Amino acid sequence: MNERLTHLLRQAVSSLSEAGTKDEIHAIRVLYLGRKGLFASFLKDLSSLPADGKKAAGAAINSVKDRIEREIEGRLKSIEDALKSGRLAMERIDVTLPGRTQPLGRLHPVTQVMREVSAIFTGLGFETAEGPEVELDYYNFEALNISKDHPARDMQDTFYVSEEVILRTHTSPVQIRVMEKTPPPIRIIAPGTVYRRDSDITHTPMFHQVEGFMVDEKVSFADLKGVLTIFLKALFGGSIGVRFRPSFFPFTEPSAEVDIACVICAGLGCRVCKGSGWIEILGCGMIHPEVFKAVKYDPEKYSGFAFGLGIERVAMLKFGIDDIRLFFENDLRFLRQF
Ligand code: 2NM
Repeated sequence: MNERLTHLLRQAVSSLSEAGTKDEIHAIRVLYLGRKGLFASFLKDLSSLPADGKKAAGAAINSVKDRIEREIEGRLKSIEDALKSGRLAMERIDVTLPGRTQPLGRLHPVTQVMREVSAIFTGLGFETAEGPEVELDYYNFEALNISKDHPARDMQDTFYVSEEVILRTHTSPVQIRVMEKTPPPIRIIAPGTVYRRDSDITHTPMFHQVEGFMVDEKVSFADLKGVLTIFLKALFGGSIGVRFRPSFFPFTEPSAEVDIACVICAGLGCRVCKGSGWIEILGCGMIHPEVFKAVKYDPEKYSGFAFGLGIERVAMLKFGIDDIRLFFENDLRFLRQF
């Protein structure tokens, strides 16, 4: 009996040491300790023993049973430990690895210049206004004294939605809308997107403008010159040369165009300024009495100046860019430079 028990123990320990999974160990437990297992047959044999031998044999069987039970528990624990350390190794985090950097965006150069221009006028007491990009013919042309046969109304320049509805060709309609509902004194700038049927290295069908105006009693051309000179010196530097030339717009009288000394060649003459030493930068003038009549301002009581400039053009000069189309290609190699 004892020999058989010892043999059984050795067998159990040996097969346990070969078992690699919990399932295999479970099978071993069933084989030895199960209800129909090998120990059960030992216990059956017990009944045929004489009474005095029963006690000792029972104790021996139980001791081996306990031993196998402990071996099984020990083996299960070591498999559990191996699984756990495997999981921990898999989940290991190397805290010394460098972090993943989030690519950092920046403002589009057109947005940068638009904000810079707006900030200068805000500092001079101007407020900002916005209006629709899909605009009525009335606000874009009619109220601005642009007659039905004016060249700017040509199909060449304007995107038509219908007879009366267009894409705005400038932000002046915003100013008309503001004047309609706000009495003087008033100082407004209107930054925004505008549309014209034009496309080459200095024109895109969509571009950006900042226009502005100021109306009060006794606003003069000297105010216009003062404000716009201060603006251009804030934008291009205090030593930039500025000159006013007579010009024509239907919505201003008198009208002028403003040049700055060429930022590329400092006035010596180059390709950008076409050898003249000067670069046209904005249009301006004293608001036409017909415009005042359209918004029900009394032209006998009030006067005002207005101006407009293209943002892409300013950005090209400030950053030395020679093709306007680069702004709208969304090439990060270009955009990252500003
Ligand atoms: C320009 C040039 C001259 C202008 C006029 C007005 C308004 F609505 F007040 F009449 N807004 N902007 C104006 C005047 C715009 O852009 C080259």
